[in-house]
Amino acid sequence: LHPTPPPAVPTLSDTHSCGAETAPDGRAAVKGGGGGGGGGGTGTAAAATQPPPTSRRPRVLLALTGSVASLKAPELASALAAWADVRTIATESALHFFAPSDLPPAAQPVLRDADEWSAWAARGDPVLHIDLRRWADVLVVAPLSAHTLAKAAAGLADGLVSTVLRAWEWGAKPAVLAPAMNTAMWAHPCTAGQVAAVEGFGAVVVRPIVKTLACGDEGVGAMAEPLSVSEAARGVVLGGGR
Ligand code: PCO
Repeated sequence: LHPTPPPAVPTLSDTHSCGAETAPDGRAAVKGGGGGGGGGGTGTAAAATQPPPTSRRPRVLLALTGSVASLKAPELASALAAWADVRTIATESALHFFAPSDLPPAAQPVLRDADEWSAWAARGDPVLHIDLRRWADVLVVAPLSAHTLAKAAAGLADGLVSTVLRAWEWGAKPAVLAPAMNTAMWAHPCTAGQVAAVEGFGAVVVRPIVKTLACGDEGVGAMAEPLSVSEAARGVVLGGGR
């Protein structure tokens, strides 16, 4: 754990900018955008998305959740910052696995639940999860923990990351989700339906890959490689649709 004081909340006008589905070549298999999958879902929310104006860089809202794959946060944030302006949010559990100061400066500060409350005191004050939603062209939740996947599928909203997910303009703005969890959790009977649910909303799900996991198990459940996640996000945001 790397405890950090809550960072100052920047204004959004700042311009700092149930089974293995790994592709045969070992790269992450990508599904989503209403195409079903994750256990036979039949997604329906494949509305067209607007690409960002070409006069500015794409804007990625990176959300980190409580999977050990949050160890990869610095690598993923760097990959995204190479082509996009990045803002970063994290659950409290995610912060067990990386230090915000390890992220590239372009992906700092890391906003967390406390920032939602400190940003708001009275009517008219900014509502952080809404302002972040408005700012972003694409949401990237990587890693998406088993818990946050379940909350997203059910529409639960009890923190900064889950309120962004609940407030997301599904169908109008793309979202890329990269689940990561133990193999048995991925294989749990509840997972396929939850993946199908978020794909039904319109999410692109970058499937976990086979690796030796943090607990020593070997199997599907590791987060797709950061570059694969970054490329999936770049594809959906610059492609202007899914
Ligand atoms: C924990 N869960 C996991 C799933 C996520 N793991 C991963 C990789 C890392 C090492 O390459 C940890 C990034 O295994 O994404 O391990 C209990 S088994």
